[in-house]
Amino acid sequence: MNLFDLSGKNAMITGGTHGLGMAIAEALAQAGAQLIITGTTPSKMEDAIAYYQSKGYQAKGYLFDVTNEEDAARNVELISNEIGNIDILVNNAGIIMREPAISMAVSDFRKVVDVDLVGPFIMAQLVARQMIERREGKIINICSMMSELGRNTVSAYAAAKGGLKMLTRNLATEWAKYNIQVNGIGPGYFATSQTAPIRVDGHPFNEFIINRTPAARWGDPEDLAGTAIFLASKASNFVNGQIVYVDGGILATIGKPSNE
Ligand code: GCO
Ligand code: CA
Repeated sequence: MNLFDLSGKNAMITGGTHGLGMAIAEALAQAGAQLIITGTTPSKMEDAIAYYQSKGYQAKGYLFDVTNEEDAARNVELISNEIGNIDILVNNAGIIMREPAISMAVSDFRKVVDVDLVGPFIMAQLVARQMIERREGKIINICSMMSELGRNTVSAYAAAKGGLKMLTRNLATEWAKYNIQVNGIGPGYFATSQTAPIRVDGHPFNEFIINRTPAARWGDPEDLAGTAIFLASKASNFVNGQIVYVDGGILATIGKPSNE
């Protein structure tokens, strides 16, 4: 018996066209899952599906915005007809806007909360309706260091990701009895396009993060693979409402002075 085998499972990864979503999708595919990738940009979707297929994974793309509940419902219905049940949902799609709270436009704050918090709610609700009937399912919400900690300029993102952590616990509370495990992954600082602007060599933030991280490096998207497979597989069937932080130790420590 392989506790981590995902063969025969359909895994939907929102925003799975690049970055952490792509790395998670790849991990699930390597464990045997068929991929359902959502995104909003046709050219990125084409490239992503071509990439997955070149690696020999089964992958199909669906273009819709997770914040639009009507579109999301139509697509989930379409996916049920074209592919079948969604066994695993990874709520990965997210955005960040870096702007001091004092000057942030309310419309921008709303937009971040809409994509990073309301979108996962919409998708979880749609997919859980089928999972409840089958008495089986896995939902993985991609949280953040900002689910626990604040930082200058990311008020909306921190509010949304803190909210996503609590949404994870609440959905776990409501749905665990249907054999649906709702958990989260909290990535630390990873080398992706999202962090590219703050990761440049010589940028004070780059040095700050390496100094702040006990593992003394940025995360590689592949560092998420094991946790993603664990939370998507029957290995985690009695794990409910947990956020697993994959952060090189950031949350374990108060940090150290820059001369140590
Ligand atoms: C930032 C970063 C973070 C990371 C990540 C941390 O501006 O501080 O972009 O928000 O992307 O989510 O876990
Ligand atoms: Ca790599």
